[in-house]
Amino acid sequence: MSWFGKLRDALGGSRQSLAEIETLATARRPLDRAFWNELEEVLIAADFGVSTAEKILDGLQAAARRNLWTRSDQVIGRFKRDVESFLTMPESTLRLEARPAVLLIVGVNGTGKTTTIGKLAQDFRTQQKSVMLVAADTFRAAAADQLAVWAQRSGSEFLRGREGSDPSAVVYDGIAAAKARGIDVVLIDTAGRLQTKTNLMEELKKMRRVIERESGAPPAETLLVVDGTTGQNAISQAMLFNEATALTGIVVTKLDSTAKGGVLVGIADTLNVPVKLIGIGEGIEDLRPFEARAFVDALFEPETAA
Ligand SMILES: Nc1nc2c(ncn2[C@@H]2O[C@H](COP(=O)(O)OP(=O)(O)OP(=O)(O)O)[C@@H](O)[C@H]2O)c(=O)[nH]1
Ligand SMILES: [Mg+2]
Repeated sequence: MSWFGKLRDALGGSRQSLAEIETLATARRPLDRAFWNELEEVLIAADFGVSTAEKILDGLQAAARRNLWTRSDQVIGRFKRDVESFLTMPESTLRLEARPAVLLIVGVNGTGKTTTIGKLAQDFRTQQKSVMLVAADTFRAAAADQLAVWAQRSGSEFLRGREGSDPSAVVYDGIAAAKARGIDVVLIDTAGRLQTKTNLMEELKKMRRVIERESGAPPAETLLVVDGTTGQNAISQAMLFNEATALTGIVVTKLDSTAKGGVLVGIADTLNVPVKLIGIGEGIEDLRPFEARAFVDALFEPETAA
């Protein structure tokens, strides 16, 4: 199946939740209060979030007044372009120029951090980069074991700490080893931390300080991994993490098992941090660079056009 076909398939649930949009367009409805209310309901039901939905509607209503539009198909045509521009941000690709480029991966339990690291490692190895995986999740031995499997599979170097040891000390050792061995990319896996536990956020800050001191620069990327199936929760997690630490990008996983793909628009709008990668399945090839145009096309393309 083509690259786009796979994306389109994965977004089937989310596309279904937005199917009403196409109906609103083809009905060529007058732009009365009932129409605007229905459009807003669809957006909120599709997990855009209330404030983002309102912002989009305000923009559309202003455009309708300016252009003297009278029918719903005119508005919906514009709507898709608006969603794309909400999702289009500068710096949406990974920054890997530093050597080593240190990528710190954070997020709450089970969102897909370790899997994302494994897939990225494979991809970097294919590009002939040398990679080191650092298991800074010292709470669970199984977490480091899981990362070790990915290291072996991808041909990456691997470093873990003793169970229960200070995660920042593992980060320190990892960067020292990476510098000594001339590694291109260091991927740091962290414990799934609950954003309400301040001590865990403090620990994250400490790791950042160690990275900055030892590598001479802040992490090349601090990526927050959120689970797309959690909808609005993903947005509130992203806001909390962004307050604790400067995020450079978001990874939204599990878009293949949710109807809440609209949450990407809410995240991009609320945080002003680019979505850099999306997960659309458990396979190696299912972690993709995020592309606003392809995402919007896959999200809205009517079923019959497949
Ligand atoms: N369907 C689907 N499953 C995914 C995706 N990304 C990750 N998963 C699955 O989600 C589960 C959790 O992934 P992990 O990578 O272990 O998550 P984690 O954030 O490292 O979890 P903790 O270390 O426990 O905090 C695994 O079963 C993954 O295979 C995705 O894009 N789609
Ligand atoms: Mg993990």
